[in-house]
Amino acid sequence: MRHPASMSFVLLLVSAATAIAKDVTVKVGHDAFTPGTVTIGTGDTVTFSNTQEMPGGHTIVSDDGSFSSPPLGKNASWSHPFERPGTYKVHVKEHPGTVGEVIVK
Ligand SMILES: [Cu+2]
Repeated sequence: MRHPASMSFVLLLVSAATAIAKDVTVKVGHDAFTPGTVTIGTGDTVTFSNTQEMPGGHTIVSDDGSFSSPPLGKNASWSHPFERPGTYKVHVKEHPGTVGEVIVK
């Protein structure tokens, strides 16, 4: 390793950023969000990743209409940061019975 000091500095920055904001992945399919409930901290991000083929894609929407993803094709993902504490119910627009929940502490 030619530059051990600068490497350590980069690693320090990476771990500091990790401590500030997490990014949690939720898989989205026709029938389920996996996991169905995630608990995160204020300022953390949830990345919704569509794992299943769906004509027109899968669209993640909040039940209260405050946010919506674009339609996601298979293996596409969309990230949303949660800046305020609360419980956010989401569903798949194309499958209103497919529901999930994000709890922001
Ligand atoms: Cu579907």
